[in-house]
Amino acid sequence: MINTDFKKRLTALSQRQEALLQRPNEIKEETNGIIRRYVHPVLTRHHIPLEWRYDFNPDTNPYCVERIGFNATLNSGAMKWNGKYLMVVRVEGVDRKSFFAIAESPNGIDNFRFWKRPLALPDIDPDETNVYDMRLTAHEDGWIYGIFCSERHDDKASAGDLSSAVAKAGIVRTRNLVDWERLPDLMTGNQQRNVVLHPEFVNGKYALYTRPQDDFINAGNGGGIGWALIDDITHAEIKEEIIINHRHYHTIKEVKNGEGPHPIKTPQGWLHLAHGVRGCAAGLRYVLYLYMTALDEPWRLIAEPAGYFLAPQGEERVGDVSNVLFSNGWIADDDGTVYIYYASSDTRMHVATSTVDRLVDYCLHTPADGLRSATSVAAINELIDRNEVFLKK
Ligand code: M1P
Repeated sequence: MINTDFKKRLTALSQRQEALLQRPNEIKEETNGIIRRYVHPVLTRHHIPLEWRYDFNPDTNPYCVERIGFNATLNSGAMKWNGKYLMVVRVEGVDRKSFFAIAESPNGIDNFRFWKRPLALPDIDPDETNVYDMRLTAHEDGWIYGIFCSERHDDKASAGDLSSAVAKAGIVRTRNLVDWERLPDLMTGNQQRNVVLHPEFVNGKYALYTRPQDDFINAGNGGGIGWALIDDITHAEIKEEIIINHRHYHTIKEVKNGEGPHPIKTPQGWLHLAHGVRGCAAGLRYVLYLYMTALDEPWRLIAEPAGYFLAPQGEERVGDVSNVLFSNGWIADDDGTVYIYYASSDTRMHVATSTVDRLVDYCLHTPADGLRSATSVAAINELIDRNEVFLKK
């Protein structure tokens, strides 16, 4: 290929990408009044800067081919920063390694652009093989914390087993999202994923939402989303853990569940976003649900609507790991808008919007799961009865 062709190809690639980056997003038809979905994903692997992928030198890349390939942009932490909507994106390469990179948007729903370089977090342990799913918390102590899954090979696995892994919670903190300090991993007796730092001190201590699990995949005896108080975040250790959001038979979270981003503080209580997992013939199905806990006791459940409020739909259903919605980032804006960032099928990022009031209303006034078909029918009949009285007025 001669140089002019090289230049042409690069220009075409760059124009195509620019069009994608600048594409306005549009609200999809309103469905249930609780959230609004958007037509386009907010971030895909095609948003990844060309400088990360192509060697721009025609001498060393004569065919102008991609030198480093990317597979997915998924499970992203989120926060508002200097007036911009930021995601700490889990970027996964074709080599299956994940890492973090920040993408920012002026309005939270489109025009997301990656910062110049991915985050190079302090590399403290050669056995740490993969890092992913960071939850961001701007804590009242003044630091911004990121807690993520730090994964390594399970050296206790039988010889030849190169799949068994160990999940730990890695902890970093920053004041500017550029310089990151790595703290020791969370010390705990079991494996942990989906660990999230509560934004306020509770009884003078740091508080973590946890997800104890028997092994890398299975929650097993870990009954659900846990809660633990931590004396010293610079040497975080779980000494006592209680389950605050339980799994139940024949629900959307019978196999496992996990806290999403940290909860939003509202006058009526802490508003939580979580994922629930159930098994079916097609494999595991991941959906998103909400619950609320008491303001003064963030571990005490006060409301949980039955079932999910967001489940995979249309193209969201298909991807690397199909039938999955996962969220570890949302932003509650000053005007009460909530931007819920969720990944579909471990492949791409989307946004859904709502408001704090709407989500709280949904939590407080939607029937809870009675755990049986008969109670579901009773809830429908109760609504019909109330509507009949209303219609007669
Ligand atoms: O593949 C779906 C998700 O599986 C795991 O989530 P969890 O252990 O909470 O069920 C994680 O690997 C997550 O990253 C992934 O999206």
